Amino acid sequence: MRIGIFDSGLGGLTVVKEIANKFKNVEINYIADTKNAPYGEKTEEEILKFSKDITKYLIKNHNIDALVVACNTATSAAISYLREEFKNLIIIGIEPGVKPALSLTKTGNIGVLATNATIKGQKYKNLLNSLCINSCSNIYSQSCPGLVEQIELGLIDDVQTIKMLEGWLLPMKDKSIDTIVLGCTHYPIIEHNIRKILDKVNIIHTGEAIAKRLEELSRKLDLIRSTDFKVNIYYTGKLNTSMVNIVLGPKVKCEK
Ligand code: DGN
Repeated sequence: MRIGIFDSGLGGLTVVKEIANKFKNVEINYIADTKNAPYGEKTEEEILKFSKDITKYLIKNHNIDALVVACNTATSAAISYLREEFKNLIIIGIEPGVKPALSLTKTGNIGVLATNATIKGQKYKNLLNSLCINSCSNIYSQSCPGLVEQIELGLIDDVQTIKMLEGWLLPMKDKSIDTIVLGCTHYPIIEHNIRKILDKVNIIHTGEAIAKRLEELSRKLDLIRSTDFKVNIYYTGKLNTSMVNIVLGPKVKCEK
């Protein structure tokens, strides 16, 4: 099976990692659209254009069977249009794991960290409405401007990054938030620092759920074919390649 995956940069690699752990016979073609990063501050029209161009490229050049939009921001802006335009392609998107958070929280107070575009987007509003958030649960949605940029630069343990995280997370302590949803695929890369600030919280990210969904769909549609395991990483601007190794680990070999 050939899979196309994209994000604005390194974040989607956290999803690649989960997929690579689950499948033996896949070719993963990953596009880090670093030329247009960060998506979080772009308009929906711009994100839609980037997403369409990447999907066309992946279909034309890599003959993909399935597309994973490994970016909450692009999923929010573009997934329904992509499904409309590329009807024959399996398309899986990612959205903040509020539903699993609701079943885990004991205090009923949940913090959602995501980009500005995700939190402002209609898709996120629809998600909260569909879950009928009631008076017993409070969702605190926090956009984290600048965090994706710090991660892209590899400044994951930098003083400035920690200060930014403290600014968003320390107020959550006072709200007795016990569950944090990472609503951006970049954020699992700094999960260890979130834990240092809020040591007792549940942290939810959705990469594993995406890999599971892809497995279900590919079995149902009989797409699992013998393909040599391979991960190809492509990027449109600059990429901090040492971060690729940090995220994927030595288990996954990358080719440029
Ligand atoms: N990783 C993207 C997401 O999940 O929303 C955000 C990337 C960005 O460019 N802001």
